[in-house]
Amino acid sequence: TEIARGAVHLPDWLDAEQQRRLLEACREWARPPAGLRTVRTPGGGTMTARQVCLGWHWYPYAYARTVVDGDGAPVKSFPRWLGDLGRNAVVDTLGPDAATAPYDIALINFYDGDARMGMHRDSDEQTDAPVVSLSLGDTCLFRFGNTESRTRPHTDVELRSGDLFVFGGPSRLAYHGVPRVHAGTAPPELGLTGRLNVTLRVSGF
Ligand code: MD5
Ligand code: FE
Repeated sequence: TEIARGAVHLPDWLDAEQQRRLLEACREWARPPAGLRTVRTPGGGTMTARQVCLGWHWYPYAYARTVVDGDGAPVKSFPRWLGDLGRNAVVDTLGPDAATAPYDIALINFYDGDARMGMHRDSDEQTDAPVVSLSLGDTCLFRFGNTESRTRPHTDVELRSGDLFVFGGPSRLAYHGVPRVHAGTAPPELGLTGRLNVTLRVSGF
């Protein structure tokens, strides 16, 4: 479903086995060094979703090669299979002509029952390549806004375990957020409490 120009939601893109394998990989990446961390914003806020990065380390509001706002370790490498998954995601949503430079950043957000993400834009990358988003675990309410401001109009979409969402073209710089996570809605066989989101990006660095 095209939610807006360039913003395509493809439910159930990952089957149960692919979800299980991606979750297992995320659990490995979450381990130290350069593992899961709590992100603090310059204004003194704390993000409620905890995060781990691959390829490049994101911190508010730039990228680095080490965990400058955590244990200082070199960021974990971005595996080739994850780049292939990103490429396939773009082809399946936007078509073969939308293919981009290779994906080289993954930001993985772990949401527990109370975690949220406020309305924001992702503008720290230096390309307009689409952002690929993969959801695992609990269903969330995802809010897709507009490119002008954090306020209305917006479109609310439920994202479920296995769903793919690609944000390209004019949607790449739209405001968006996760106003809530529906605790206890994950597929029981996945064995995940909470929600996990993997985004793949092209740095342009
Ligand atoms: C999430 N993550 O569900 C979301 C999915 C983040 C973040 O927002 O920054 O880690 S990615 C949603 C996204 C990315 C780029 C553009 C747009 C949405 N958009 O135009 O709506 O944890
Ligand atoms: Fe974002």
